[in-house]
Amino acid sequence: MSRRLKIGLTCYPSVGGSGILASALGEELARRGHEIHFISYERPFRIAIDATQVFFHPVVVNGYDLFKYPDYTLPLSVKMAEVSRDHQLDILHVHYAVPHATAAILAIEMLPPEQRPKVITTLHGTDTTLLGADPGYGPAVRHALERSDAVTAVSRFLERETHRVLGPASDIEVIHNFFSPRPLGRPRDDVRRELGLRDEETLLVHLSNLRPVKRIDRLLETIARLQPRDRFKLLVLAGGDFNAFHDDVRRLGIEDMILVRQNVFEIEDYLNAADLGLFTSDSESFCLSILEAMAFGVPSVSTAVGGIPEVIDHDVNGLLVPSAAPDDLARAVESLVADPKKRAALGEAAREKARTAFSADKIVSEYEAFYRRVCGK
Ligand code: GMT
Repeated sequence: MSRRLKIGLTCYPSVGGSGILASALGEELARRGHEIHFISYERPFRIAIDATQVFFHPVVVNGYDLFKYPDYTLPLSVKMAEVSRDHQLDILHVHYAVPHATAAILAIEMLPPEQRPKVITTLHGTDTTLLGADPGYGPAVRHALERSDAVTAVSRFLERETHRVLGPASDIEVIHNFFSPRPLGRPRDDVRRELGLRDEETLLVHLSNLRPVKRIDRLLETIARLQPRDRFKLLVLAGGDFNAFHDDVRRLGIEDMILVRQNVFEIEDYLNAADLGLFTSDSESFCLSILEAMAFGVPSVSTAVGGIPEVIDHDVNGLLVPSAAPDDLARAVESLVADPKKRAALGEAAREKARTAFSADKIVSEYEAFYRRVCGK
């Protein structure tokens, strides 16, 4: 058996694709016998309390009066150095470059050469597309990537975009996201009953943090254009505050069509109750939410942006709408509702792609092989 690795993982512990991915990766690696040390300001929310071989090291941020803005990067780097030394880590794997990669580089420099783990940075999207392009952050992101022992990106789109925005300095390995659903807690019918759905109603689902890039305005405009209106409901599994959108919902007169559940942990039960996903982002490096729906045989209608075409194959396991116009998105949804056989076929193909291309088995093995290559350098 190959040697077990000791891996430090750093991510944002809040609701967000990068944190979800890093948490799942940590759990899967621990299941394969590796020793996992999460280093973050809070325990990542999806980590099971009883997960063995998984340790959590909190970063304490003190609010010194002198600082107008609390600093996280320095205490994070100190904790990374401490955990690397005390547990003889082989790898520090940071998810989302800002500020995690910078903190990791600093941590390494605090350690004597023989105690330095390899630093791997995984780019998730806005760390390149938003912050990488910001003159106030870009040079720091580029520096951290150049100093990392290895860099990965969650899609080919993000690899290209990183080279375009930050230059060709770092080699980037593309390792797509994965999703392994947890067991269902409730049957589909129970969940649909909780949501007050009639049998003939189609349940659309949208999961996101509701940030501007997700274009919730476009999502709601699309819902308002669906016909006949009384045949559809949209369930928003909101990882952000939906209150800001209630005015739009009222203005569009779609109060009866919108169901919101805030910060839900048991997404599996809701995904299993859904018929179609609807995603209207302006940009997306991968869109883990689309994959989460696919794993339940739920195909999505989506804008054709960023890395989404690497996840959805148009007309095979979902529908892509290049124009991104609410009318066109609504017609695409209606076309699948009018053709249940096609919807079911796309759903089955979606489930199959989630199972084969984006399974934990496949992707975690890719990370493991990559770790061993980087450690062997
Ligand atoms: O979606 C977000 O804005 C949050 C962000 C994150 O860091 O969690 O998501 C990014 O990472 C996800 C996991 O790799 C990707 O699935 C999302 O597409 C990506 N978001 C963007 O690129 C806007």
